[in-house]
Parts: sequence; structure tokens; C-alpha cells
Amino acid sequence: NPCRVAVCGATGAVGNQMVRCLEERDFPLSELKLLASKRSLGKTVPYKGEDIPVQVLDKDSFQDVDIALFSAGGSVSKEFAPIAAASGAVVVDNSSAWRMDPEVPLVVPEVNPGDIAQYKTKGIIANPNCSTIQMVVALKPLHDLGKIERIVVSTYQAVSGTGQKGIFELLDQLRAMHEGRHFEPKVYPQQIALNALPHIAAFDPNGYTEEELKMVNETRKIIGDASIMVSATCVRVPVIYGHSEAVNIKTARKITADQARQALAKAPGVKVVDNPAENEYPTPLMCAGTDPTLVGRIREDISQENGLDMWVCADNIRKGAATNAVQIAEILAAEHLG
Ligand code: A2P
Ligand code: 11C
Repeated sequence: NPCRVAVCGATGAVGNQMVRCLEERDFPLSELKLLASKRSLGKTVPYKGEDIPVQVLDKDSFQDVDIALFSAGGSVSKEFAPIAAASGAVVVDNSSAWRMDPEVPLVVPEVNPGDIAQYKTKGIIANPNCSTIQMVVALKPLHDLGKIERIVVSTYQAVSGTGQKGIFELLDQLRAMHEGRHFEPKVYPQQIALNALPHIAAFDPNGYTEEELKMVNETRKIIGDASIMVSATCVRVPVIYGHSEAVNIKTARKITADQARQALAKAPGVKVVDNPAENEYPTPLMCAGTDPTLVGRIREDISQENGLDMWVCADNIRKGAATNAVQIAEILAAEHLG
């Protein structure tokens, strides 16, 4: 059923990609409303050959909206998602504001599409963190096969995860280095160009960062198994698009590397790229601008029984954010609204 759709944060890195995904996937919409802050007054965003003017977000923005896609930061979501829901819209929220609310479903369509129906309580569905999304897309088929007990993951995350300003910071620093100019870090605590920072979001008293704890808590909620143990180290690297992850799992039942490859080859949203003899393995450049989660370097862990190692890459702005939100909206439109 054609829906009236709003994109809140339409001028940002993720919001803009949401509009691109709605267009590419030919989402059944009857009206598209683009919202951002006062700073964006006068701007337009193209959609199917038309320049759609950006409107300033306010509490009346969601009258006559069926689905509101939010990607304007946590504080905007905290304040405006309940207002949008009270106006009758179903919110798909990309921020971390509502993810761990027990009355809000946290959804990756390849993993737990059935949870979408729980939106009715609050009118809000949460879109998970980008690094969590690609990991659970790759791990769900293996969990079904051998029941995952423990995950140890290290991430290599692109600067676009910080939004448009992260991309500018990396490019500005690279340019300054090339030209021999002095520069001070502005967006990250230390230089990101030609460096790697084991620091994404704030540190918790237990020594982990918030990004690492999101991977723990969101994974359990999406897979629906609070007993899965997760330890993560999240690292920002000088890559523009595409998060990469070295993932180690321990399962209750043994899965061979071949069984894992076969299960992943059939899994929705996954593409196996695993031919090391020909130097074929996933890279962030390979996944940038595309939707599949790429999995390679699949091998049996030589350090423990029932262990597997793999390397997982996905475009953090597409599958990690915009595409996942639009997939949720597609299920809402097809099965729940109208
Ligand atoms: P604006 O461009 O008007 O500042 P990014 O993730 O790339 O940093 O983008 C954030 C998005 O969220 C932008 O579209 C930005 O709009 C929007 N945004 C940020 N703060 C607000 C706000 N207070 N009200 C509405 N939109 C906001
Ligand atoms: C990053 N994962 O790469 C973050 C961005 O909770 O949605 C997304 C943060 C979130 O910096």
C-alpha cells in the first residue's frame, strides 16, 4: 500500500542514503516529506528527478505521515519519535535512543522480521547499530546450525559512521599531510589519517566503550538469546565507507568451515567471498555502495574446540543503517499498514 513517508535528518549522511534507498528500491510511497534543522532551510534533496525542499522539523511535522524514518541523532529521536508516534506515524529510528527499550523491537529483517509486529505498543521500531547489523546477518545462520555460545569481535570502522563530519576530518587531514601543513584533530580525540583509534563513543567505567557494549546488548536482543557472551574491541580506521570485522565464535555443536560456507552461501543478505588462493576476500572498498554483507576468511579456530573465525564487511551507511531501515519500512507497508 502506498504510504506517506517522512525522512527526519534528510540532509545527513544516513538520511540522504535513506532517500536514495527509497528511490532505488521503488518504495511504494504516495508522499515524501524531508525534515532537518533550520540550518537546512532552502536546501533540496533529489528524489526521482524532482528536487524536494527540506522542511524544518517541528512537533506538527508528522500529521498525515504513515512511516517516519529518523536519523537526526539521539536527542532528536528521544524528543520527536514519541510525538511522531502520537500523530499516528510508525517510527523507524536509526539512533541508539530506543534500542534497548523492552517495548521497542530492534530489527534486522534477515534475522528477526517477526519482531516488527511489536511496534504497536510504542509506535517505534529501532534500527540497530551498524557494526551489530552486519555481524548478526553473518552469524544468525551459524547460530541456527550450531548455537553460538560466545563471540569475540574486533572491528575496523569507517569514518562515515561519525556522519558527514567524520568524512571531512579524514580528507582534510590527508590533504594537510600531503601539503605539509600543521593540523589539530577536531572530530576524533587523536589524528585519524594514517592511524587507528581503539575508541568509538565514550568509555564506560568497566573499560569498554559504548560502541562495544552496543555490540554485546543489541546482538543478544536481536538474536533473542540473552545467554550469548560477547566481547568486542571497536577501532576507527581511515576508511570512508564500509565497516570490517574479525569475528571469532564458539558454538555448542561443531560447524566445519565447509558447513559454514554452505550455510552462509544460502543465507539472505549474505555473499560469501572466500577464495584466498586467488586473493579473494571481502574488503570495505568491495562492499561500499552495495547492500550484501560479505563474509570470507572462514576457517576453523586452531585454538579451541567448536570455534570458527571469519572476516565480515558491509557498507555501514547502507546495510548498516539506511537499507536496513528501508527494509523494515517495506515490511511495515506490505504487512502492517493500510
Ligand atoms: P542539518 O543538516 O539541518 O543540521 P549527520 O549524521 O551526517 O551528521 O546528519 C545529521 C542529520 O540530522 C542532518 O540532516 C541534520 O540536519 C539533522 N539534525 C541534527 N540536529 C537536528 C535538529 N535539532 N532538528 C532537526 N534535524 C536535525
Ligand atoms: C560508528 N557505529 O561507526 C557508529 C555509528 O549507535 O547508531 C552509529 C552509532 C549508532 O561510529
